[in-house]
Amino acid sequence: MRVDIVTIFPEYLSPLDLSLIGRARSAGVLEVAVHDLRRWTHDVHRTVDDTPYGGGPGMVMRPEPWGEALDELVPPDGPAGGGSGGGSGGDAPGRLVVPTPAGVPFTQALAHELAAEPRLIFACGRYEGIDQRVLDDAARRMPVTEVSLGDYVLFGGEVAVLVILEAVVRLLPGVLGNADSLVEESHADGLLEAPVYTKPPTWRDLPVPEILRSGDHARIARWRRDQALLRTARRRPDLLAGPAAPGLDGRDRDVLRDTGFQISPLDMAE
Ligand code: JD8
Repeated sequence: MRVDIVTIFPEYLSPLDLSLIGRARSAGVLEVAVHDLRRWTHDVHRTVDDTPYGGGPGMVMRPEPWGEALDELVPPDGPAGGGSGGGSGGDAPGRLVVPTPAGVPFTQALAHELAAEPRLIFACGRYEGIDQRVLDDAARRMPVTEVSLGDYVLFGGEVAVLVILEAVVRLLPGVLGNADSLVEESHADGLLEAPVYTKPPTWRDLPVPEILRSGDHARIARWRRDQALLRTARRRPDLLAGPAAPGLDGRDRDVLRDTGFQISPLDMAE
């Protein structure tokens, strides 16, 4: 996968040199290029913002530097210099991803969608955001996804890109040691994860649940499912309702009913 990131704070993305993402880059699974938006300004002050039309607080990011940046990264007339398109993804058709509080919620499902793309271009906004015409113009030649991490307000898009890339890159083949762990994790089956434990068997007078040391894998699996159900019912009841709800079997419903959790008839698996 090829990833291009455009920002006025390139140093904000230096964590992408570290740990598993850093290793994925050295292994060639992932190619990341971080670009300073000011490279595409031409005035002595390298200006990237201006006052908002219609008035209001703050400043808005100017369209011109963004337009030139995206033209260079995704040339309107197709791969630069007639590239094969099969190159290192540098000139593969890409998807523009724009973090914004006004975006669609970022989810594990969207992470899987993005992980299937050969190329992602991230536009990191600052100030009050990016002039909307930059996205409208880009949408003329590539898919554009405006995405939000959640209902709280950040200073800009950079940390959102770090979060999104971590969720996406760990889904790429060859990044996670044993891909199995992708199967059992949170949200993989629509439930929150059960609590986890390791040695010592007792710590500060707190014992590890006996069942986990029983070796009875069937009873351990059931215990973990029950814990996941209870945790999900307490912390994320929204995950148990509606179309994306995990298929609950009879035993699941008994566990939830015993906690007083109302299972709506709709959620009853066939
Ligand atoms: C991009 C500029 C700041 C936002 C005025 C504060 C995502 N879940 C999220 N919360 N906030 C963001 C986010 C915030 C951003 C930018 C993403 C670019 N800002 C602006 C509008 C209100 N300031 C985000 N993903």
